[in-house]
Amino acid sequence: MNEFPLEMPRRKCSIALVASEFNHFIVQQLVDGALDALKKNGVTEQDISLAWVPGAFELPLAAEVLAAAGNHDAIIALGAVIRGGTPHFEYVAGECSRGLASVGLKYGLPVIFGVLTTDTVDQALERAGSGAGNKGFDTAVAALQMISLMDRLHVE
Ligand code: INI
Repeated sequence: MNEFPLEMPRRKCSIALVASEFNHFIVQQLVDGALDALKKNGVTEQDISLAWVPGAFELPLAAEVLAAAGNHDAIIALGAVIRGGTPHFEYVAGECSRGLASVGLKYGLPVIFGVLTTDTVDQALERAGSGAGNKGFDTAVAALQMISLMDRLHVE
């Protein structure tokens, strides 16, 4: 059996973060968590790009343009869509997740979904805390694991 366990890459990686300004006080914590994980795993500042968009709805377009440019090994999308009793939530969260997934499949590139979709601000804050309780941190680990997997699958 050929098994491909989750591993961290042993090469230099270039990572793009796309982050939404909407709910900035939460998303900044996700960005900080992602940067923390990337640095802890040997990714240097010069190999990280960070692009801000107005809201989660705009994340797929920024990811698409970055993927087309072909300079990055993975793209991490960070945002916070909070229900707050409005049907807008379904449209924004739905299009955001669909769009990001389709960019990843179109370019064969890890596009990591770090967009919180919660009912309340408190639930979002719980997922944007320090260390292991930070979804941004987790997404950066997932991005690196996917880069390693793509490398290994491509040479098979
Ligand atoms: N954008 C978010 O990132 N989170 C939200 O919770 C949100 N809500 O609730 O409306 C939101 N809306 C803005 C949207 O992403 C676009 O920026 C806007 O519609 C312009 O296209």
